[in-house]
Amino acid sequence: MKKAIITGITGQDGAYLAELLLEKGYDVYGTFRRTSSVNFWRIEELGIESHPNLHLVEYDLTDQANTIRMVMEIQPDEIYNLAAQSFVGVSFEQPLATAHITGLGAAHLLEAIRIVNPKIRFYQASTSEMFGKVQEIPQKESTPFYPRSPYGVAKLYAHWMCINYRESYGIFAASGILFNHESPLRGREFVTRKITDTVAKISLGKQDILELGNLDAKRDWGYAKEYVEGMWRMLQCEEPDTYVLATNRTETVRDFVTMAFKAVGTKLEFKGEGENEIGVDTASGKTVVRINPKFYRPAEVELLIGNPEKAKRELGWEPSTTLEELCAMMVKEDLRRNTVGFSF
Ligand code: NDP
Ligand code: GDR
Repeated sequence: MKKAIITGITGQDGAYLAELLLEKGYDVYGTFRRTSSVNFWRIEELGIESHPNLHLVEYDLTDQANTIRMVMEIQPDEIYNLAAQSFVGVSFEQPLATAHITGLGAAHLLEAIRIVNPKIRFYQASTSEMFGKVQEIPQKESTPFYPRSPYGVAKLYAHWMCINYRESYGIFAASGILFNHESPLRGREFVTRKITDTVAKISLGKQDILELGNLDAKRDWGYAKEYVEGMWRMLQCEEPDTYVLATNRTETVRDFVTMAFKAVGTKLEFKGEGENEIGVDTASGKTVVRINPKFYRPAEVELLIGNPEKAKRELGWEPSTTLEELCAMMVKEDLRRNTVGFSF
């Protein structure tokens, strides 16, 4: 039975990857941080929290000694480093904490592998945020990087450390440059889930208005459950490499808002410009979307669209869920949760 450590099991991808590896017969060690109220709602939603092969391990990525001891005790075949301070907006407020967790955290794990057992395979959760300011579209593995946030910069450090440990010590360190991927398990601070949760609340009469920042930002959004399959495939290759996972379709935040309202039967019309733009329910004439500049970022990534050809060719990986299906799935789940009073 293969053993895998997943850092960040309380997050969206950690939960889906744990589900996938358990289905594949792995012994899974999922790490969580000690907080005053640890929350396992995602693995509970997936019904895997009591699986006999799932072991929950207390762990903080910023602690090198903790990292080495954990790797020594578990002796895994594979480590998936999904833990991070992953919210771009917060990284502007907490740039150093982000650097410690999101950047140095990966180096702690690579060092532990080098010290304990260089045969352990390592997956690093890299990101399209490393592309940042547009240099080329669609973005692919060879596109130059130009990160636009402390989060993007920290992830770029981790990405290059992966490549360096590959080249210096022959460690199997794969880097997955994943474009945005969403699901009903997405955190509510991220724009898609914020939208689907608020649209559900508005349609149930529990909230009046959805406040957002930049509606013009364009993202390549896929379905998280499909993306974790790509992570696993990267660690089953003969050689470690870097792969982009994306859908090759990009839409604006405004388009996603329109889609989510459509999923509850509301037709929207946008009026005005910049900070004065509003979204109006064409049936009732009510304003249901407005801009709040507090959600703007000091520097923005305007356009992401990824080319997943290499992953298709070498991993046989392809996304299949459309953005309309993904959005409808998220709205449906948020309607259910808000009806029963679910609060995550
Ligand atoms: P989440 O924010 O949902 O999950 C992040 C996880 O990291 C949580 O389990 C969190 O624990 C944990 N974590 C944070 N700080 C620490 C720490 N100091 N020590 C240990 N664990 C910590 O992220 P996602 O699941 O969406 O993303 C997974 C990874 O993929 C992240 O690294 C993210 O940056 C990256 N990524 C995500 C993309 C996406 O679109 N989702 C796209 C590209 C990359 P806690 O619950 O305690 O906060
Ligand atoms: P992103 O995701 O920054 O791409 O990072 P997020 O959903 O936070 O933002 C997407 C775009 O929407 C714009 N936006 C808003 N964003 C949020 N969160 N809240 C708002 O109210 C709002 N209004 C407009 C943002 O400005 C941005 O342009 C995600 C994370 O999962 C990262 O960890 C991951 O690496 C990347 O995706 C790929």
